[in-house]
Amino acid sequence: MVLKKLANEKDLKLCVVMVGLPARGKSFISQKIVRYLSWLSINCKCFNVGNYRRVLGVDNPKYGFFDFDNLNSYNIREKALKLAFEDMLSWFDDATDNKVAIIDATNSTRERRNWIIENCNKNNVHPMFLESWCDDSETIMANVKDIAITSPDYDGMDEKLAEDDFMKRIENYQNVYSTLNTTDDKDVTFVKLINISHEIIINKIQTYLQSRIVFYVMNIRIKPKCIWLSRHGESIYNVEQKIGGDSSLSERGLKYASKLKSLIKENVASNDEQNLSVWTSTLTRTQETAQYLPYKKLEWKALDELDAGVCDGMTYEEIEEIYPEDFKARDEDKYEYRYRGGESYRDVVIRLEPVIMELERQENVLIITHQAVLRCIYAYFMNVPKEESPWVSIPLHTLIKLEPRAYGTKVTRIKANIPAVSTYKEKGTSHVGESSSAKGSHNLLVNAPEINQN
Ligand SMILES: *[C@@H]1O[C@H](CO)[C@@H](O)[C@H](O)[C@H]1NC(C)=O
Ligand SMILES: *[C@@H]1O[C@H](CO)[C@@H](O)[C@H](O)[C@H]1NC(C)=O
Ligand SMILES: *[C@@H]1O[C@H](CO)[C@@H](O)[C@H](O)[C@H]1NC(C)=O
Ligand SMILES: CC(=O)N[C@H]1CO[C@H](CO)[C@@H](O)[C@@H]1O
Repeated sequence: MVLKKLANEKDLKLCVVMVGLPARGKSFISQKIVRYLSWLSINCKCFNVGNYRRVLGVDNPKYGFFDFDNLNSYNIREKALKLAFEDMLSWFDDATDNKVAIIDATNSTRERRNWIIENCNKNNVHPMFLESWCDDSETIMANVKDIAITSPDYDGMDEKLAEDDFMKRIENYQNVYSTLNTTDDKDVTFVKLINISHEIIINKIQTYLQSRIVFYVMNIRIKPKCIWLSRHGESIYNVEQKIGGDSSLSERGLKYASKLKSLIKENVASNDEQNLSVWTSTLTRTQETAQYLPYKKLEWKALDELDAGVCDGMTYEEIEEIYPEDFKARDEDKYEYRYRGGESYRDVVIRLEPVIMELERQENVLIITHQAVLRCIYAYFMNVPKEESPWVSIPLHTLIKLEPRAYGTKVTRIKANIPAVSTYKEKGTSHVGESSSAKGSHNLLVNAPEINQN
């Protein structure tokens, strides 16, 4: 079991140090790792050295600032790294659960890396370098354009001028950059991504946690993609307000199933449509929902609904009456509560991990599954804290479109306009029905862009 194994790994404060020239997707990769580990309940925090440089008062530097012969600016950048490093150490001291820190910076020289290794060793932190090496000009230019628009460094500057300046900044780094290699860095723990996932070199990976991170980054793709989420159509159990089971769709649920095809067609880009694949659970109601879709289909046991154990087939009212303590305990900590003989949300997250890994590799996927499972998948893409994730609103007969972008995920909710019961249960009641306080009205989540060059 993942978490048990991690807990046994004593003394595992891990510092992931990003390496690579500007515009190689380092911040993008860092943020994904933070999101992934947080989703697995592993405390992780990113320390962006560029932000510390801005705190030191340098917030709109021109490329000359990044000239390595400019001693004055070099000192400022050195100071920014030290501040980030100190903050990281005190964050590790804050709680024993704080396990993984990411230093997001452009540590392009061996000398810099040695400083980090030395200081990690002094403080009982394992350093692991994660280099993004890329000479694919298309990827680089896409990143440069993105940075010129979104970086606080170029606030208010003409886009073209910002791009030019940024290209010159990259040149300054290029002059001193030395990439990691398995001869000179043979004793260093590192992962080197070449053209993102085209080729991957790993060296001296020692712990389980390190290898999880390596496995994750190996699966990252940067091509634009679309993930579609839908619950099954309204089921007979939904109408009877029962949870679990394996019932068929209601008449209205079947209507949704036949409308789903046109709902997708209207909203999918035509060249994405050819390659759309549909993933369902093994339960009847998701397969009936997918029955009219003319796409490749895949069944996953891991997408089956959260197992309600002895409560399977009951209504919430019956559960409150027969198992009052369980009913209360679940409301109090819905993420951790495990049904007798069944599962918790945490259990579902763990069994979904291979699904997430495969989603990272795929381009266009429609997932038709169940309320609790969709909440967990949604939480991963939208960075919803785990305490909130079991309360996210995922109504029936609504198609959700997720578009992961460099700095966040765009979400669109498309209603089918076919009535259905609400299966949303608020805290402290056994009645179902959605009120305005239901969580999940995030429409567009965009993380503040963070630019890492200091
Ligand atoms: C990276 O990708 C570019 C563009 O596809 C290609 O020209 C280059 O040779 C690749 N580099 C390596 C080391 O594979
Ligand atoms: C490794 O890096 C060093 C220093 O940059 C360089 O001198 C050496 O040739 C490199 N080795 C390989 C195998 O690329
Ligand atoms: C669809 O997938 C096939 C094989 O996986 C690939 O050759 C083709 O280019 C893809 N089409 C589009 C539009 O992405
Ligand atoms: C040579 C180089 O780029 N070194 C940098 C490594 O990272 C720290 C923190 O970002 C900078 O201060 C160094 O200048």
